[in-house]
Amino acid sequence: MSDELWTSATRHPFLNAVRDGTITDDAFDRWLVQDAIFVADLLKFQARLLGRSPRPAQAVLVSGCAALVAELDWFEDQAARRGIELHGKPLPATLAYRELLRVLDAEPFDAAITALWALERVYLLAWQHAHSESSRFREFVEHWSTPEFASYVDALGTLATPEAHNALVDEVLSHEVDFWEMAGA
Ligand code: MP5
Repeated sequence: MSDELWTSATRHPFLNAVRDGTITDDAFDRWLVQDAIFVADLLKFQARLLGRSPRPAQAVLVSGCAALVAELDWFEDQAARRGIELHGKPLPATLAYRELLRVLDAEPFDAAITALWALERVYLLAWQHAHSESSRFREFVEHWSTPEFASYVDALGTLATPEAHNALVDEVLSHEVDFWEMAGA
């Protein structure tokens, strides 16, 4: 697991630009549309993972699925407020991430839950990094910085075994970097 990749995925220029308010609305909206597609893909992946999860993991995965359903509503609200259409086409980074989620279906549960933990932890750390009292994107920053979300990431952490899946965690982190890059802040 590479510290450098954790840093690139959680302190990307996209996040600095969100924090500093220098990001263009076009770039932010480009990310928003793609993230809504990713979250829809993630919900399907997580539901499949729930189907093969051992008893001790079921509660946390159910709570995560419910949160993703609520999050899709939240994306719709945000898009309506910003006057954008959410049903865009997936760009290459989104399609590549979708493919990783598909590949994870064939991996043992331990590997798949570790990947899920990594991709959620990135969002927690990334949006904490983007925090600023004056940001016009504060609502987004706060969405992924709540104590509830941090507890969810901790709960996934008790099921994850990153030291046994270094290459996979790095793969997730690379997809996260590509995802920020796609917005082209
Ligand atoms: C998440 C996300 C976190 N929304 N988008 C990407 C590219 N990676 C991770 O997922 P969630 O479930 O929205 O917290």
